[in-house]
Amino acid sequence: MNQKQRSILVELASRFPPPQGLRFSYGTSGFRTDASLLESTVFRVGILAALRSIQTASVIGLMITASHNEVLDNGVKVTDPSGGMLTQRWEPFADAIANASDPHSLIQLIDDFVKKENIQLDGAPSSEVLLGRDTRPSGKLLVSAAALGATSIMGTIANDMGILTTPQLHWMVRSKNKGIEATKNSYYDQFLVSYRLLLDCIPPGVCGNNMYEKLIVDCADGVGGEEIEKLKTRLSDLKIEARNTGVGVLNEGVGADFVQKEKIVPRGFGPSDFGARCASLDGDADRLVYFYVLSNSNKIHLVDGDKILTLFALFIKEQLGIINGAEDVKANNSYQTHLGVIQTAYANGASTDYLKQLGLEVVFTPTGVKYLHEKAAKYDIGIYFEANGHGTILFSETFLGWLDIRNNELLSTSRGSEQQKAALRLVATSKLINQAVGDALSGMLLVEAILRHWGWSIYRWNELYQDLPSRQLKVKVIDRTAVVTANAETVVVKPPGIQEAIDVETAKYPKGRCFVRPSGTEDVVRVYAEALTQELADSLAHSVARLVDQFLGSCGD
Ligand code: NG1
Ligand code: ZN
Repeated sequence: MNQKQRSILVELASRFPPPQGLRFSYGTSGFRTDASLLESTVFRVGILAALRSIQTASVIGLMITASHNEVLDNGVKVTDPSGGMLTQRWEPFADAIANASDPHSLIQLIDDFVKKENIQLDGAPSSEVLLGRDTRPSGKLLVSAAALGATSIMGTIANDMGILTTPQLHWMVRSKNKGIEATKNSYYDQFLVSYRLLLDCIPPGVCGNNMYEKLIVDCADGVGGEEIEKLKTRLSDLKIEARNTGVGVLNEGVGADFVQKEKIVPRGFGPSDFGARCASLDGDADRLVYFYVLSNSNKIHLVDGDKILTLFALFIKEQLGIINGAEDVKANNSYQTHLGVIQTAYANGASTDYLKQLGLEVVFTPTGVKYLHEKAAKYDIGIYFEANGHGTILFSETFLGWLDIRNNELLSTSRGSEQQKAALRLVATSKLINQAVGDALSGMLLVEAILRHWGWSIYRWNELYQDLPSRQLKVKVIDRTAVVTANAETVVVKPPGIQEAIDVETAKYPKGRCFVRPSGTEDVVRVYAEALTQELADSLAHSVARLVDQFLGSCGD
């Protein structure tokens, strides 16, 4: 790095001293903690994003959000050129610079990394970082720190896209790098045109009665509120009633995470919503769950990410079956589509059994979209979802190329046939579902289109299979990194002895399944348990939480 670059970095980095005594880690989904402690980390991640942009000669994204966490937290994560998460290869560098104690050690780390990765700093590069933030009050200050970090690398432009959903930023990065217009308008245009196309391809005879008309959406008092309002004005045949659109406290008693974990109505909902189809987004609108209110109560029935995945898988399987159905097609034009379903250990066991019974290939990864996404990209069509409602469908370029040719052939030979419509439905699905990352808004439109396609109510959808009762708990321990797991987080290998103790406990419960892992976004160890009844799942989770306490030492709360 030349002298001028070095002195710019020293000057700017000294304005953002890191907080003392804290260790930052680029966890499941970037750096996340109390917003007041994040400025120096965000500044440094801005530098990282600029370096990544130079290396890849592409636009890189930087999002300021702490998703479903409480409003006082914030976070920062980086989007790679494809619109996916930052390559895991760069995470150790992210950790190292976030924890550098002073500007000089920071510059030394950058110098070493730039050499190792062969990043051409002195060649007057032209690089660009797109910045976005959710509605958290701390976001504005943090975006400024990120912009300063990015532009501290000479030749880099920081382009502030303002308040947007996490998936919108991912989509914009992907689009910009493909040379496609990357504005909010073009984002909505693409999804709405594809949604309409799916509705136009509904098979004849499917009844479209009033039960599909209204959808009530809990927007978590986050960025989804304003976006849903925009979407509403452009949807003529789906009435959306948006609640929790931003007046209340973000994620407090509202949102997808609350609904999924507590299984009670979010704020603003109650027994009078009995019978309605409801959905819940998280604070940055990358998670989506559905639910309905049980009669005369505040309890809900959750229709989670696993059920959304199942709905998508059934729909895609049906379309592939129709396209490849006819014998003559089989002989000449069929394509052995490799369809895969990707879950984590948090997927309800009943969903996995159901998907396997359908003959689908189901694989597991550790928690975190970066792992699921990577695996899904290996298939012609890879569908991934976390039970908490984060997921999407990835279509390979090879498959889309084949589909395009097939669709054109069918258009000339059998326009309007079910086969041609099935091909068109898959084309539309690939454009409606956000290929960059899980997206609550695009996912919601696809759910709505599929329910209409079959004429299904939320009750019919939910009846596909019955969830096994489950319970999730958090345990605060002295050092969560003392827990080391293997086999997609289903087995604890450290500390020694704990897995054996968990196995003994789990064996006492009919249909019992239980695992523990350190969270990547909170300072806790998570416990997940499933069993035949809710009481048994609760009891298993609590016994294993006590084991975690015994083996790791509790923090007392
Ligand atoms: P951690 O805190 O690592 O469990 C949570 C979610 C992940 C993912 C990330 C990112 C659970 C059990 N974990 O990660 O699935 O969504 O947050 O937001 O839901
Ligand atoms: Zn989120």
